[in-house]
Amino acid sequence: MYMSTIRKYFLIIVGLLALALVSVGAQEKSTSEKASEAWDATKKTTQEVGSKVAKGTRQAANRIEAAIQKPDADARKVDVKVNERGVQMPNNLSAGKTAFVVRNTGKEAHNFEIEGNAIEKSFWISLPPNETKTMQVELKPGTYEANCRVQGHEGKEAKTRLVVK
Ligand SMILES: [Cu+2]
Repeated sequence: MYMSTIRKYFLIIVGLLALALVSVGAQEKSTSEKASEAWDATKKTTQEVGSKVAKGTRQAANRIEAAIQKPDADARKVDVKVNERGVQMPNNLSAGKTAFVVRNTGKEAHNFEIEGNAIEKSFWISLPPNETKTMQVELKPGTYEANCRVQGHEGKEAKTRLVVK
């Protein structure tokens, strides 16, 4: 009688220990699953941030190289005016190396951005009134859009559609 009671308690204790071990195991598993989910989320965020940085760097590079001192001798010069009415320039051009000679004829600072056909270029610093800056672009056939790019001017000033053939 006495021995069987001990055996009974022993079995109960062993059973409880086994249950405890199983539950610890389950907890450990769920913790590691959470950790791997967190890691996946971190990786995703890092990739997103990485691509944003890469895009920002690309745009910055375009802007830095946009203003040049002197266009190549074989570049065709195209006069562009920027002012409060928007960008005034030809709507049709033939393909080729082009130097946009951009003059601000307005009363406040303006910029010039040409976008389309894998090109996105603008001046790093906007042009004050009466200033001229030159931007050289290799124009390929396609449709482009030229605008001012100064914050608050978009929508107020006219955009220009440029078709290159
Ligand atoms: Cu403007």
